[in-house]
Amino acid sequence: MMRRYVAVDLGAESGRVIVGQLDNGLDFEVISRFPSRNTRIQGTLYWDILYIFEQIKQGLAKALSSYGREIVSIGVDTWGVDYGLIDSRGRLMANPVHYRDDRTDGMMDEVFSRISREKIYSETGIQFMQINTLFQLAAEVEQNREGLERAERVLMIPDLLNYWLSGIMANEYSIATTSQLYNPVKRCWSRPIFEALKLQPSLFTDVVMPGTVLGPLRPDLAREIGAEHQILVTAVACHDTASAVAAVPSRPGEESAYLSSGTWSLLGIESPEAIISPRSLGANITNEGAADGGIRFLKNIMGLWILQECRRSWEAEGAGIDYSVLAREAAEAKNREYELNVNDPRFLKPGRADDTMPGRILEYCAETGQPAPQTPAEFARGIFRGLAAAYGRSLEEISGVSGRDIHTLHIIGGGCQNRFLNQLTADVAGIPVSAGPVEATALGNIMLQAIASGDLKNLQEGRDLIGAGGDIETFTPA
Ligand code: LFR
Repeated sequence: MMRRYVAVDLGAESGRVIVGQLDNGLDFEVISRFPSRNTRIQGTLYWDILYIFEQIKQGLAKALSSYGREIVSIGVDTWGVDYGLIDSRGRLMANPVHYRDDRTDGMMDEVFSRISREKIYSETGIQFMQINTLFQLAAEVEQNREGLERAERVLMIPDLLNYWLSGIMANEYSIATTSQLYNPVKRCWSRPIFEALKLQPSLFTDVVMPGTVLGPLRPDLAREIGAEHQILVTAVACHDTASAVAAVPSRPGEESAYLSSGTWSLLGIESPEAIISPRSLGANITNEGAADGGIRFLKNIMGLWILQECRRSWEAEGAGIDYSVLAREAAEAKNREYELNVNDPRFLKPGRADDTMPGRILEYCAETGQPAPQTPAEFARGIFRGLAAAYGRSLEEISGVSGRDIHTLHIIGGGCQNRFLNQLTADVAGIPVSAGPVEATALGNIMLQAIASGDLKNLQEGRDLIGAGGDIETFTPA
């Protein structure tokens, strides 16, 4: 009997349920796709987590009706930093708040008044961004103290979904590290940070490593979706970026970097140990947990989010926008000068009717004396140029701080379908770009389940299968 794995991969823009198996390589099929819905209520931006869970149930039910007993396990990976609070009776206390909500405005300074930037970085090795769980919890301390006092547990989004699937509460390593509350050297939650925020350490469980089988599906859920056999819930590399990096088709000993390209651009290298130094702090490079228990030493770059938000605004005005057409037209666009600083904080928050993303770009061009883009393709071109420039700079910083040579860049994830941006990146970085696989995150998720169930020896075996799969294209610098 074929053994198949269900991978639930949730990005900030969309989610998918995928079934994968080891059959002539690492093979998979997309069962369903859905938007990662969020909604603003009384000024707060929430994830619609109940809708998302319903989509997971429907996807799993569909996978079961196609493959029945061949489905052996399910694994969930999601975006980082967000969480739900759980009360003493095991119930979710409120809808999780979106990391782009305004509640973290000013929270970095608030936290730095209690514990220094240097101390936080030496404890966690995590890049400073106001979206981090640390600053979200600091906002709760200020704005929701009673709620936080009643909370028994903090479950990061994939931990929460795993809990709803299995009934087991556990904080998984790769997603735990995104919080900026975890010490990747001592390999435990950071006492000094919990003390500075006056947070109870018991809010988090001991960390479980990627590939840990949590247990079978809850019996009531199994009945509801018509599962007549045991399906195991596996904590994979629960942070989407960690799953994506697991599926980078690199060869052993290769001197390469990866760029996981989607809503965010995550560019970095793999390292067995955290690299925490004044130089890594200066360059604001992060140390997040990897699928093999090591470290992803990377930079978090604003990514295609800016374009996604432009598209949302153009579509609200009635224009239909297709990303692949846009990428092609951007290559030919007339305005060739403007280049966006994609990491400018003004681009972090969602656009609003009276403050759209294209509007912010025009403002930026006016301030920096650059010619204003006119068409969507021109807007896109400046975003792509800005991204490629950020990738080039980040590669230099990462190589400089880690002392590693980097001879190839693997671009993985949805963004690697943008051939114009791939070529631009190769040109700016001066090294070949290898593009693919597109569904790296789901593949990494499946690999961890296959390893946990003994069907795959290790990550390298999975990477070799992906590399041999033939969906990889190379772009050489001009
Ligand atoms: C990518 C990602 C990044 C994280 C950002 C926010 O999907 O997980 O790694 O920094 O989303 O959670």
